[in-house]
Amino acid sequence: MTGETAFVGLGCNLGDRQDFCDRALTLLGLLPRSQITGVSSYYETEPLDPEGILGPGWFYNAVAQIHTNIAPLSLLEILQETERGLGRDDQHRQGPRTMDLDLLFYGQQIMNLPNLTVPHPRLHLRRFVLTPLVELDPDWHHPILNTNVKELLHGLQDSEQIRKLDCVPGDRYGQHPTCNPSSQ
Ligand code: A4P
Ligand code: MG
Repeated sequence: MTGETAFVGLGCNLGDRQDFCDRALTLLGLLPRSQITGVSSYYETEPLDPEGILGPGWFYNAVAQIHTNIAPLSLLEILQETERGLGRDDQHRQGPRTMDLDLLFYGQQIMNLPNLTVPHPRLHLRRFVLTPLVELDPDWHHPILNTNVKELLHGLQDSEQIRKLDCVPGDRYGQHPTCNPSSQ
């Protein structure tokens, strides 16, 4: 089968966070020449915000694994279009956001373009990215750091708080309407 495995990070800290994540997954499921092959749990995460610009709201974060035949730059464009479709404020992109979609990995490709860096340059520092990645594929290899995501997570020395949520990802109006935080 041709194509690549891509991992897309979802992040929302504004509005109905579960609903925005569910809607983002629905839209990712409609990507042409692509198929979602895995979705992590949702995690509620403390904002990592050294510059104090993201607002007080905790994030919902998750990662989707996608098998895709869309080229990386086109995929980035579609992700940005999807963010806009979900109400991301282009005037204040760095502030609180209804949806941030980051291309974390695109197969084992390494890219350093003006508007696209892959693997995402900060993913290895972030518990809110590594935890859902490990849930999906602990052995996934980081082509620059030359180790897997499980080892990267174990090596983290931060104190970022993150809680796995009970809700079923993508189950917007389904049988599990509530979403109760539970300690990991
Ligand atoms: N860009 C380059 N490479 C990529 C890539 N691999 N994926 C460029 C996506 N975009 C990429 O992104 C800024 C620019 O990055 C874009 O123009 C794109 O061409 P943006 O989405 O407009 O803004 P941003 O997301 O605020 O910036 P950035 O630098 O991606 O922020 P981060 O590093 O993603 O951090 N804390 C918690 N708990 N949970 C979060 O989700 N997110 C952030 C955002 C900070 N703290 C957080 C969370
Ligand atoms: Mg982003």
